[in-house]
Amino acid sequence: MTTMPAARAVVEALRAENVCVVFGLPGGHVIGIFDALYHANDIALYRVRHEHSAAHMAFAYAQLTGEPGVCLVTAGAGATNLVTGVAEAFVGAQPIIVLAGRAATANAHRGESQDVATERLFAPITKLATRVDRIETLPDILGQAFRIARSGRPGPVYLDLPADLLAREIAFEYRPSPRPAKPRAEACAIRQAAEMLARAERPVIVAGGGALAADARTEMVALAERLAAPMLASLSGRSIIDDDHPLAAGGLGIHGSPVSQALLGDADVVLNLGCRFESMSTNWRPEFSPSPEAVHIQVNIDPAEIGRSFPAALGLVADVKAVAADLDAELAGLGVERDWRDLPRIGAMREQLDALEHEAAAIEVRNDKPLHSVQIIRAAQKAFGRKAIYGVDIGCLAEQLPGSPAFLKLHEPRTMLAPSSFCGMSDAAAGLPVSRIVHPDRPCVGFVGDGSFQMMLDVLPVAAEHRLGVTWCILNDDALGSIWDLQYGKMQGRFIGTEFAFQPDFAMLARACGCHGERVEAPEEIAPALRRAFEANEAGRPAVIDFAVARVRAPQSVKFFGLVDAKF
Ligand SMILES: Cc1ncc(C[n+]2csc(CCOP(=O)(O)OP(=O)(O)O)c2C)c(N)n1
Ligand SMILES: [Mg+2]
Repeated sequence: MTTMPAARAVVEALRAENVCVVFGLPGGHVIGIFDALYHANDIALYRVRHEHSAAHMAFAYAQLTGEPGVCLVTAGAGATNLVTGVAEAFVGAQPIIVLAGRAATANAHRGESQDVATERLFAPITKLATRVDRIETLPDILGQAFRIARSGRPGPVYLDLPADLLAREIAFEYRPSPRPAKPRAEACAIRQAAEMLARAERPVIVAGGGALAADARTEMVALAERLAAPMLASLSGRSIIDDDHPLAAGGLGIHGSPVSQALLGDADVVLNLGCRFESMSTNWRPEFSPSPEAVHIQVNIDPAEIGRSFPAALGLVADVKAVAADLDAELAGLGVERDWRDLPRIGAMREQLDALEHEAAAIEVRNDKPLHSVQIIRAAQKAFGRKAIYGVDIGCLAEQLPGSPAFLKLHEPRTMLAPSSFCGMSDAAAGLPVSRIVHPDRPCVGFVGDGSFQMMLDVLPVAAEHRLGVTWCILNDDALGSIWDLQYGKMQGRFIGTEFAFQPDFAMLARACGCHGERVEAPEEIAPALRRAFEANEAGRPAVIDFAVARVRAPQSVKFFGLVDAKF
């Protein structure tokens, strides 16, 4: 068995887990780990300018790959700067491994610099948070960290690594955990669910982040076609469905449309594949939720989710992909094979969805100033194409509009960076450059509000330094528009803290950070500016386009929050 300094063992473990990318920023406490990285040519370090971006980037890495994103930071403030992104990953069930320095155990409780009980700070937002006090157990704990982050409902794991212990020699033997077999549902439960579905007259399938995590597209689509069931998806599950599929029927809640909302409310059987039906999806309001009379079949890898938001007639604690495959086979055995192409219900749904598409297309050709955000979203899809990775950040313009398939079409799984229901501003936008690390040959464009963009300015030089050619489209309404909306709709227009009387020159700021930068105010400039950004990206230069947009709102979100109707 080899012996080595514990700091090097950390890097050897990363290598054994096939980690090839680390996001972080050094400090004295972790200098030994960085030194070990210096010698590891197969692991790329993306050094951020503010640790909070390291967590957002690790989150993006996990969203795009399904594999843990790794953060490496120093003790104290290095670690505490990660809190928001780690919380996002915890709520969004994304695997992240945080390796943080910690004050020397020899000086514990003696007022050493950068020392607070970080393992306790991270406990409620991780699956495991611990200080590694017995350094000989380090290889074992690292193995557990990866296993726990990946298994069941994925999520973040946090390890505090005390500086004095990292310098010690330890015996290193590391066996990466085998991937556990995915749990299937019992045959009798599959039978029961299949019988419920076979009796359904108006079935609907709802996919959540759990369907994406299980990589369940093929099985889910086969099942939907057999049942002639429209497929809906929450924001976290969005890219599991090809929005061009005739059974793709839209999103939920603020990411939905009147069509998807009606389908959900009208369904007699709702097959829920890994969706939590949380606040942005349903707000637990009747008009955005399954009907209380509907039979709710809920499939989730996490037993705590079953019946949490809505009572489940049948709960299956199992892998979504396995259940979808088993249900399809069982239904075939029952002789269920519906001709969805000729079904009047599906025909009517398609007509309504086409009407929405025409409405969006009509907005695209408007000639107004300020611009309409939908114009930009649609033009960006034309400029960046079907292969692109799309990012949507928080807000009524950058998230609620492109979060809905009525306005942004996705075609392949894991092609969207989106916030979880933790809804942290700037999370998705800060993670955007990671797209070019994971997919160097795919374009990437994201939509971000002016408020959220100002929370991630530190990412611009990181993207420029590493030549990560992505484009941020700022949908700039000079406001924290979502909250401005609430003040407009609920506080009789008493606006406080939501309007920006001064804004930085974002285009100039972008250029100062090594990116291409432009301000666009006229409709005829949208497409040329996007083309220039695309070209800059292809040449390895990130781009920022600051679009001056109107404070117009997605109709679904006006209704969702019960606001005064805004005019389009
Ligand atoms: C870190 C954080 N702070 C505050 C909020 C509350 N919040 C939600 S949306 C929003 C406004 C976002 O403004 P902007 O990015 O400009 O997008 P817009 O709503 O104007 O489209 C705020 C303050 C949040 N979700 N996250
Ligand atoms: Mg705004």
